[in-house]
Amino acid sequence: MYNLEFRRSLEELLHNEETVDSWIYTTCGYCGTGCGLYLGVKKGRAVAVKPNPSSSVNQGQLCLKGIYAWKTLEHPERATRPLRRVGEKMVPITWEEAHETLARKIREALEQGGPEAIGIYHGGQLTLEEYYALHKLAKGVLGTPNIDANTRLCMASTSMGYIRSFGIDAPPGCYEDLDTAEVIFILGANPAEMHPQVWQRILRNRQRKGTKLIVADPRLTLPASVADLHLRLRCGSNIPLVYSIIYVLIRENLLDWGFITKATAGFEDLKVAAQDFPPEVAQELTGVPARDIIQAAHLFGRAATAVTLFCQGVNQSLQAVDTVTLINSLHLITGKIGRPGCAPLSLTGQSSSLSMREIGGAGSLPGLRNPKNPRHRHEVARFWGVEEKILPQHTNDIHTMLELIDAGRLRVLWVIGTNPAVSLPDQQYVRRQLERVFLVVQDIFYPLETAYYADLFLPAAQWGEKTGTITNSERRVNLVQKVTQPPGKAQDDLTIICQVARNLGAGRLFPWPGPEEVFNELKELTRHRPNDLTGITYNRLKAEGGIQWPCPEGAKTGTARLYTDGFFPTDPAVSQAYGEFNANPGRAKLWAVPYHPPSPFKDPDYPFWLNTGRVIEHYHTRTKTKRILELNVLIPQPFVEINPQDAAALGIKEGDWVKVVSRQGWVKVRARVTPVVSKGEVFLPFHFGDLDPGERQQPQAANHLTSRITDPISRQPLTKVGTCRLEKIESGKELSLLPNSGL
Ligand SMILES: Nc1nc2c(c(=O)[nH]1)N[C@H]1C(S)=C(S)[C@@H](COP(=O)(O)OP(=O)(O)OC[C@H]3O[C@@H](n4cnc5c(=O)[nH]c(N)nc54)[C@H](O)[C@@H]3O)O[C@H]1N2
Ligand SMILES: Nc1nc2c(c(=O)[nH]1)N[C@H]1C(S)=C(S)[C@@H](COP(=O)(O)OP(=O)(O)OC[C@H]3O[C@@H](n4cnc5c(=O)[nH]c(N)nc54)[C@H](O)[C@@H]3O)O[C@H]1N2
Ligand code: SF4
Ligand SMILES: [Mo]
Repeated sequence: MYNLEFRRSLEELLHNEETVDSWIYTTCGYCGTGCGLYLGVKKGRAVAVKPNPSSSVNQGQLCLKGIYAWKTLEHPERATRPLRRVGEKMVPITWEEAHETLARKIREALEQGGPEAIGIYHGGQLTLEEYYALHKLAKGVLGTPNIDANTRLCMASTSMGYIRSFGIDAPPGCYEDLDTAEVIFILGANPAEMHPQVWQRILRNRQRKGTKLIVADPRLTLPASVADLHLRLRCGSNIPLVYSIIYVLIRENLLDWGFITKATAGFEDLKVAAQDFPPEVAQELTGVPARDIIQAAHLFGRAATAVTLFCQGVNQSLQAVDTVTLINSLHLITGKIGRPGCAPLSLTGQSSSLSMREIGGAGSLPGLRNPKNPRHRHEVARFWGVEEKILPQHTNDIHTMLELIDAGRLRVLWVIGTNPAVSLPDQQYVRRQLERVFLVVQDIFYPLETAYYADLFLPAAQWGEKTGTITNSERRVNLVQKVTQPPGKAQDDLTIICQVARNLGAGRLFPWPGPEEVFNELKELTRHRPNDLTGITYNRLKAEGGIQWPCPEGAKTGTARLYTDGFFPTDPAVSQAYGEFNANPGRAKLWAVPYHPPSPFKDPDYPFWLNTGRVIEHYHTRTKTKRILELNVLIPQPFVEINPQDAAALGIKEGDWVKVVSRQGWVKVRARVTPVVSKGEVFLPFHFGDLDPGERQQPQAANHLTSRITDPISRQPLTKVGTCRLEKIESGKELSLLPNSGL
């Protein structure tokens, strides 16, 4: 199906090739892979996409989403004018009225409740420049602790894991490492569907030089089905699995003692902790045969080079941060870091989720600074000239903000480029809070699930209609360019944010005529920092096809991989602030993390493990992909994957309507009976919102089922951890439109 669709789009593309006036250099705005492409323009309108053959990332290929990316630009449901709630209705207003209302509401909230009465919650598909402006407004002008991004749901655990092991939040390796690695270990990720061009690269290398592939996923995903070794662990059992691999490596001395001695701290503690996980014990805890665990350790330990790729099967599962630190340790004790073909490389989710982490997502300060470090706070405050504003505590996460709304303390919530009425866990609770607060929604589409609760709606420009930079999974800063005008009165996010700042009397801090001037300001804040951008200009990005940070002023190229000298910027001030003093600055820390076995299976009313995630055809809450016919037709409806044995026991057949019930709520979706999921586990894509968010009759959003449990360190919601039961409610008609996207 994938190839067939790809071919069809190529035909369409070639047809368009003859008709476009010009091709404009840009970068795909969907996933964190960061593929280079050209947008084809005819008479000022985007009409086609083609891959950039000289992009080192995608090497002349694109996936389905990239190919069709231009189709969302002129969709009739693009938001074109600001709207204001009057009773039950949303009525059009001018930008002046919209800005006046927002400024007044912010001022009132400040007067009544102080900075804490205002909250900002934004997405991970804005540009670096937009994040910078927004975080300057929140932290430097409003002084509110309430700013969070959907990176909280996405990469927060990876961020904290990297900080704890290495001192900073920075992916150490690059895609080139996939070309040279002898072994690739994919743990809790499905790149065939979610990072398709990374997957293509793996396949090419495998064909060329027989790269060994180990996949640890509870589901029989496409990567799992073609892997040399599929570690089909039970959901939630990453910790005993990785510990056991470490156990075997230590037992059989498959270690790099030179590296351990020179560059790490904590090996003895890690060794003691790993003793609890001999493969036979891990087999009990994970369901993975002991011999497979041993084989995985042998493959990994005996290879000269190895890369571990991980994503939401780690970040959203039990003990997420602990798992990231163990993955890091796996590479540290074997010396498989800081050299070609070696890295614990997290795949970033959204196109610019790493940009957000550099600027302030999940609580950091620009330049990968840590707000817990007084020197870092001072540096940013001095640069902005707002000494008193930057708060010492970590910013509040979105859950805390919702609790503040519940408590009547947060009065105005400004949501930008994220759709929490679909994507946040425990929807019933979330929607209650969205109803309660004065809600400002800034998005590119209307109608929209979250805008259903809005009091004020601001129409934004999207990818293709604005210029800026986005950073991919391998720290490559890429340029996205404005190719067409936004529809109607829609404005780009940077323009909107700067106007809000001006209306609040802070115009002097937001003097930029355009995004490049913002970039030039923010890059000063990165000078001599680990993500030094001072050597980068927009022109250079275009000419060189993206540059990997750090790239200090004067540097001829970016930096492919970090820690090549075995020095790790572990920062005692930061560790101390977290109560975890690392006595060995400059060394990576090997954490002896605890193991907390999962406990949710005690309740016989909810006998199934609830796993949620994605499919290739849709992106997140589908605001774009449901509007692209070629994609939506492939997966037009939500579904639940059920193992054939469980389905037989419950009398459920393919296509039947099933009620999935958890402690939080229920949904009605179609059954997909498939061995992709193990017995006792079910999987739902989280892409689908409710048909009508106000309607309670047929909820279908997977996040009705998920709970607000979070990782204790990163506060990331564990949306792959839950329990549920299944009830057949009616037989379905034959389903013609449910291809199995996994295999
Ligand atoms: N087509 C498409 N591409 C996307 C996106 C999209 O929505 N659509 N979203 C982008 C974003 S923002 C993100 S964050 C990434 C996400 O990319 P991925 O993380 O690859 O995607 P998911 O489907 O969320 O989860 C991956 C796998 O984790 C497995 N898993 C669940 N629990 C566990 C566990 O306890 N242990 C292990 N080892 N595995 C487990 C699931 O079975 C699933 O197959 O994709 C990006 N790319
Ligand atoms: N159960 C469950 N829940 C999950 C997950 C899961 O695996 N399971 N995954 C989580 C993860 S990893 C993620 S990243 C989140 C994603 O969740 P969301 O952030 O809610 O996902 P999107 O649909 O990408 O939302 C982006 C919104 O921004 C709008 N938009 C797009 N471009 C622009 C722009 O340039 N400007 C503005 N202003 N708006 C724009 C889109 O129309 C859309 O409404 O979901 C999380 N929720
Ligand atoms: S792999 Fe990701 S970045 Fe590349 S074309 Fe597909 S969605 Fe876009
Ligand atoms: Mo994500």
